[in-house]
Parts: sequence; C-alpha cells; structure tokens
Amino acid sequence: MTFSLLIGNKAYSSWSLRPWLLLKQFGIPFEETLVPLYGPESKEKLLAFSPAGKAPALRCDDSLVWDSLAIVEFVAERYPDLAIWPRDPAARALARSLAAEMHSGFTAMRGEFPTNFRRPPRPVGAPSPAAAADIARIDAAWRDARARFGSEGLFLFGAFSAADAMFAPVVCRFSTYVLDVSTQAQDYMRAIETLPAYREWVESGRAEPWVLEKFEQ
Ligand SMILES: N[C@@H](CCC(=O)N[C@@H](CS)C(=O)NCC(=O)O)C(=O)O
Repeated sequence: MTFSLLIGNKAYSSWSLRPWLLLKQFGIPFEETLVPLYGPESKEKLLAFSPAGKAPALRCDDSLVWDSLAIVEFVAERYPDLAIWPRDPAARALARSLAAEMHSGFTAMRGEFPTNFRRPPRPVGAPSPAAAADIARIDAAWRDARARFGSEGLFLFGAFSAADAMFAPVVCRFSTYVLDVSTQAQDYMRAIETLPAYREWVESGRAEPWVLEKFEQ
C-alpha cells in the first residue's frame, strides 16, 4: 500500500496540513506532491491529480480520495490497528462530531483570520461578533473534549487523534492573530505547536518562496 498525498503551499494550505499531520503522527509512510496554489498553472496541476482540482487529495493503489475529512476516514479504514479515531465509542462519537463541525463551519472566523503558517504572531484587531462566537465555540468544544476524554494525554481525546489533525490549522489561526482564548485552550495549542511534525510543516512553509497577498494581513 503506497500513499501519495497532494498538498498545497505549506505556508497557507490549512486543509492540506490535516492529512499530512495525521500521516506523520501515525508514522504512516507517504510521498508528497506539492502544487503551489493560485498560480497560472496551479489548476491544471491540481486537476491532473484529482478531478476536484483542490488540495489535499490522496492516491493509494487504485483509489483516489479527496477532501481532508474523506482522506482522514480513508486512512483510518486502511489502518484499523491504529487509534486514528478514539477507541471508546462515546469519545469517537464526539471526535467525529467535532471533526465534522470544524470541517463544515466556523466560516466567519476562517474568513477573518486566514491561515498563514509563517506570519509572526501579531493581533489584527477584534473579531466580528460572528467570528468571536466561532472562537468561543471552538474554545468550549476543546475544553469539553479535554475534560471528558483527555485526561490520558495532552490532546482532545488524550492521545493524538484525527480530531486533532482536523483542528491543527485553527491552532495556527488562534496563535497567529493572538486571539483571546482560555488557558486550557492555550495549553492545547502548545501541545499541537510543539509536535515535531507540526514544526516541520511550519519550517517548510517559512522556506517557501511563494507569497499570496490574499492570505497576508
Ligand atoms: N473541503 C476541502 C477544501 C479543499 C480546498 O479548498 N483546498 C484549497 C487549498 S487550502 C485549494 O486547493 N485551493 C486551490 C483552488 O481552489 O484552486 C478539503 O477539506 O479538502
């Protein structure tokens, strides 16, 4: 089984970080293909890999899967011996709900605070009421998961799981724009930010030559 993962710029592609971090954290070998996004030839290159024309996408033998959440599920299915989702059914139900909530929501926060892994931390002003509500909801969700299922480790469900991979880009947004979150959320953010694989992603993003103005604030 050989995994080949399509990703976008490490400086900006929040969706790409999710499966990349998951594979790294679980020690699953993969090859990566990076397509710099929003350039003259980007779409053609993305479409050559996946009909959705977006990163991330994953090829494995005869299968092609795209969209970060679908990729996470595919990897979990291929590696049933790894606790990619928490083993406990109640924890797993919450982990899947949070991953889906993250995947489909928080659009105000996302729009106001674009992911930029190489931007030095600096505030940009107060969030709108809608973005502030998104931030408060994420903070509460993290605290709830940690309080109910996180006692055995530093992550949402104790050990690192798919739920953490889904939220990792938000950690970057919260840090980069110095958003106001609880001390429990800050502790959780530190756990993500000190992961060697997360550091590797950030360092690679810093070294990239491409600058996309729409993600620079
Ligand atoms: N919901 C998708 C979103 C994928 C997505 O929007 N990817 C962006 C990069 S972060 C992309 O490929 N943009 C390039 C384009 O649309 O041309 C996922 O979770 O994978």
